[in-house]
Amino acid sequence: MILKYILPMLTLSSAAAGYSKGEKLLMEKKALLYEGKAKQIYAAEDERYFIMTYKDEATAFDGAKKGIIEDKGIINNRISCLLFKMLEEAGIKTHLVKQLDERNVLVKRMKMVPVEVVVRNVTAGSLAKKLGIEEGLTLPIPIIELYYKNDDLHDPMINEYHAAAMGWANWEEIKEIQAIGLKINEILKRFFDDIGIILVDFKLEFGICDGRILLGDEISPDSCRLWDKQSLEKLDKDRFRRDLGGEAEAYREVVSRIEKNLSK
Ligand code: AIR
Ligand code: ASP
Repeated sequence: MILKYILPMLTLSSAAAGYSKGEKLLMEKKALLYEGKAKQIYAAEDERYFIMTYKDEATAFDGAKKGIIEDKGIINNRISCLLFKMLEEAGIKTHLVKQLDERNVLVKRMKMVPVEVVVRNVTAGSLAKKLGIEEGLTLPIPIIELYYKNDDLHDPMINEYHAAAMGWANWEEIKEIQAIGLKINEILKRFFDDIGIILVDFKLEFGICDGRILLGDEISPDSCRLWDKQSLEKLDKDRFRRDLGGEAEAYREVVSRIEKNLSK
């Protein structure tokens, strides 16, 4: 592996103790700007940044199903920081500045494009349902889908024409977002394969910062379908959505395989 870094897993107190005054200022949360189902976004001291805080709350079916996955916030922050760092090293521009502590990450302030980009390698979930096909069929080429991020409308599927016509991003930006999505898929598919996991599908969100497209939000078992290569066991949020149990263990298994690989 080319990736020899490992972000220190810090608790709030030890993190604060090890930081300079300037760095401590960076970690200070100001106003709560937005509260989502799994994360909060705070203003940071420095106006160029936001602080994103991961919660343990889990929801599915547009919030109709609610629960807690123990330590999910800590695990997802960790996984997402490691994967974003890896993507940055592979040339993908992201919002990541640095992981601050267990649940907090400093990110670049940007204007989010209200479009979810889903990339699929294997049939599952809404695709299998919509097309009336079984789950688990490997696709000959990846499928890329766009959804308008709007809970009240249940995130309807759209295409690039809708996104551009509605002004959510311009045509070139939408095309670039799709191309970046496919590039991320190639990098992540190979990475997960190395740790014995099939990257079935995943969701990305992008933002625009100083006229540039950056990958935002998170990449975690909340936003990906991850199946163990040998057993095909689900290691992602479908355990929660489908009442399979063992979600915390599954998330821990994913973070432990990622950390083991990246520390090699
Ligand atoms: N996803 C979509 N909206 C929210 C999330 N997390 C992710 C799912 C799955 C992929 O997008 O976690 O990995 C496709 O979801 P679906 O439901 O369309 O099959
Ligand atoms: N988190 C979303 C919701 O609450 C979608 C999902 O992951 O199923 O509905």
